[in-house]
Amino acid sequence: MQPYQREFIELAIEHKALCFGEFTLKSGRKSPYFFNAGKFQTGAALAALGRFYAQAIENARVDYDLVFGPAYKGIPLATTTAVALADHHGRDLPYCFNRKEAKDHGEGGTLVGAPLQGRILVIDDVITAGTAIREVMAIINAAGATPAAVVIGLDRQERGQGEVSAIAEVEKSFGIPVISIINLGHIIQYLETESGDAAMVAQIKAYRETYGC
Ligand code: OMP
Repeated sequence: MQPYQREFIELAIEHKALCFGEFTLKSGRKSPYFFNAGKFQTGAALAALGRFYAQAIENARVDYDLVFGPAYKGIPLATTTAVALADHHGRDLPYCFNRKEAKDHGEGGTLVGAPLQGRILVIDDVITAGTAIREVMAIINAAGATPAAVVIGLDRQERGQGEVSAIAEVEKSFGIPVISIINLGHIIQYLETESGDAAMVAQIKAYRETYGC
């Protein structure tokens, strides 16, 4: 685990963005942990988050023309990542996000920011079964742009619609890499060394046995 990945886990736990308990996921799965990117609620936390996303992107060496944040949670994530890419990596690139409801007055439409064109780097929170990210790909295709990569905070390493991982399905369907700051393995590794809560680690491992890949 790299230092920035450990710092990301520590920040997520500190802000209760990474929680342990019993949670029902969008897919209906009952999970002993949940990642809620909406819990990074201060300027400093968002700035750190942007640096972690930017670091993961730099490490992956992908080529892209625009940073895209899907509504709603992807919007602040893409914004802070675009700032961190410019401030820390010398990459001043356009960014854009969508609304969930089309605006029928003023400038209208569902897209805000730079024109959605070229190779698109999508910034999102989590992929579990891959439903949400497929909707994003439809937006990119409808605009005539090309997906370049998807970057998420946490790869839950779960099965998608078939037997392989949701991430592998997305990578195969759209021919793009999915980059993550951390995955479930990093969380388990962190908890095993730092938390001393063997029961919680056992629950998470049991969940991974059931839904992991
Ligand atoms: P999929 O559409 O199944 O890939 O689930 C992704 C979405 O689930 C995310 O965009 C979140 O809305 C939500 N989610 C989390 O935010 N954190 C989690 O730890 C798990 C989920 C989830 O419901 O699977």
